[in-house]
Amino acid sequence: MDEIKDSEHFQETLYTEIKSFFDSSPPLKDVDEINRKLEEFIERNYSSSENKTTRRVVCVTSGGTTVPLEQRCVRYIDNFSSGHRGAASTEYFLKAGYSVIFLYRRGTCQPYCRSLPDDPLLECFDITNESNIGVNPVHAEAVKKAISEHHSAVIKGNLLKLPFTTIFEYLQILQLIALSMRSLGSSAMFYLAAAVSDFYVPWETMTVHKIQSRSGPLDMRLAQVPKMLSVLRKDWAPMAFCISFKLETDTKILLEKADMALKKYKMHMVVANELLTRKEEVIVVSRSGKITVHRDKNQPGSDVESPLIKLVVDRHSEYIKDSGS
Ligand code: PAZ
Repeated sequence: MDEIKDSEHFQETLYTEIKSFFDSSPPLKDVDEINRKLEEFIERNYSSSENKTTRRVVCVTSGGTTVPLEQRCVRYIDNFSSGHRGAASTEYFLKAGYSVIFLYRRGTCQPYCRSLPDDPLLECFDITNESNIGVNPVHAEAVKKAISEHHSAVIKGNLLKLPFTTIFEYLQILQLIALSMRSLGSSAMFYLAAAVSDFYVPWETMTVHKIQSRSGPLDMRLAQVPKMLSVLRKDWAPMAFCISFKLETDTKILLEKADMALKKYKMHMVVANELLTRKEEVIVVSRSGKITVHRDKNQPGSDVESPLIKLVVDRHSEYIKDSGS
């Protein structure tokens, strides 16, 4: 009985915190445009007139959220995430026949650009004569591949890219995406690889102008970002298949934290990874047990996302079958 009361109290507090987070967030500038794009994308992928089948749609989140310290932001807290995991996973989901909503941090790694140099514009192109620019032959194959695969996904209408920078933008757009994917039922998936800030400065307590150094050392209290995973599962898109990620630097607590996330937020899978080895292996935690997924070291250019997405797609197929849609 006490346990039920505790859980009810936890839910109530969480809803209050989430409401206050959204109510006090700076409004999204392009909310109508985002909603229009989402509506169009979901419509195209839902009950297509020829075969009345619902296509599988996955929302992949990628890169890290920033935490502004000033409303007219000069300084912000950031994190390490490069967006590599999200970009690579998007490519494999598209290959597996999914349509992808790619919610990514501006300036981070993009699908199909992994094999391009760091500064593609300057390194990939050469001035061939006074008025012409051509692709540097060294990068020609990689550029051709990136362009054709990217254009094909975009032209077919299978890839929708939505950028964010701050924690406020990220959570507001995630909610819009989730509400728009509700109608897809179990064909929808959330693959939440973004590194989302745990702490933030509430907008109403944030100083408007640049913090001045003449006031001496900076004392700042950060509030906790309310955990939105449980409302995503329970209210925003209750039928969707949900995968969250757990990153730690201390291997001793990694699996315990992943197990906790699985139960507390009712995730279908939690992908546990450690900072230094995240590109080599991940551990997939689900109710049916733990599976370690490795990059194939004997295969040059291989990555851990390829076998990971295979596993995720298989589990999603089972989920769709079990939920009878
Ligand atoms: O973006 P990236 O490829 O550099 O790293 C991927 C990752 C470690 C951010 C991702 O696998 C992850 O664990 N995301 C969740 C992090 C967390 O909030 O625990």
